[in-house]
Amino acid sequence: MGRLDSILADITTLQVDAIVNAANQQLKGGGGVDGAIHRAAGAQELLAATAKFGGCATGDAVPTPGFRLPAKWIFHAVGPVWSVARGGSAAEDRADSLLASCYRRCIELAREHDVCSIAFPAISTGIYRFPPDRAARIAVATVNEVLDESGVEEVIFCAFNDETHALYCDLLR
Ligand code: AR6
Repeated sequence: MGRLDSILADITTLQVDAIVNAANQQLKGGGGVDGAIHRAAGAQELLAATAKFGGCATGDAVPTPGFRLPAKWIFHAVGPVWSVARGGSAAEDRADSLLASCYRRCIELAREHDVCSIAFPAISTGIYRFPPDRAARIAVATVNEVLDESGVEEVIFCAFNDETHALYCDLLR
């Protein structure tokens, strides 16, 4: 039975087997947590590693080594852009399921790579503008659904601001 926790931290500093990146479809780096991960891991090596995939679909994730990070792996997940979901409830449902898919895929990658501990940022809630409360509920519910069969012992929801941290703490209580 895996444990779920939330912390307020820079995800690049965490001593876990894998950290998750909130990437884009091109996998060529960017701002937010993606920029921080590229700087800390070593942008040149990381860009060479992600180039092999030629991109990643929204809702999917791909693995690379962690290079200079304490984490052994980086799982690059591509979350949905919320503005696309402003087309009504069907579009919102689609964004919800794409976000859930990011978490599910990362737990699958964790199982495939014998990852015992994994940390997630709040995917899509920065530059991609997904509502943080809605995203936190999806993150916690999806991980809870798939964790048991995965072999993952520890999941950390890594918040980078107080609001997000409070949302996770409420959901995990
Ligand atoms: N550690 C943990 N969380 C962080 C860190 C950090 N060092 N830095 C930011 N966050 P965002 P998105 C939080 O914008 O919305 C990039 O350009 C941040 O506060 O990083 O999925 C990519 O290349 C927020 O809660 O990712 C894509 O183009 C969360 O991480 C696009 O942004 C996600 O914010 C992806 O946008």
